[in-house]
Amino acid sequence: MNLIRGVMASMVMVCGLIGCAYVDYVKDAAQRVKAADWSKMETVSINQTEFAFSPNEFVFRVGMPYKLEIINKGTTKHYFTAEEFFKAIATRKVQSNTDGEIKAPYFTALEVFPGRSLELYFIPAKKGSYNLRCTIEGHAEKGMVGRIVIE
Ligand SMILES: [Cu+2]
Repeated sequence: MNLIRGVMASMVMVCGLIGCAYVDYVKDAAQRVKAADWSKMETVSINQTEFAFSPNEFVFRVGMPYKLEIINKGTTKHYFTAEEFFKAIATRKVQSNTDGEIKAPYFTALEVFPGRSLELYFIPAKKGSYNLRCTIEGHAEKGMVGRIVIE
């Protein structure tokens, strides 16, 4: 009994520390992905360099299928980190043209190697304005930030 209480207390504590972030993700993502008309998919590109995203502002529409190409044109690796944005979309997959694809209900960040790219297939689900940044030390401070709006 004490063991069970201990485990439950630890879970509550961990939940408090990490904020139980997983509860906020789009719960019917799989249904939204299935229901979308992917022949109407819009392709949008974002370039990463030292030290910027370009463009650094995006507007996506709820319910529309998108492919976001994240292209690292720089000489060092960069991140596409946007926790709140990832919680606001239904993710279909992330694809690499050379290495395969990953299907997962959600992501928090994508790392792109220099000279390479990743493609995020998704459907915006929740309206809002979301922060984008590169979480490699010093990059955001040097200007590697952006904004993603879902309307
Ligand atoms: Cu960076």
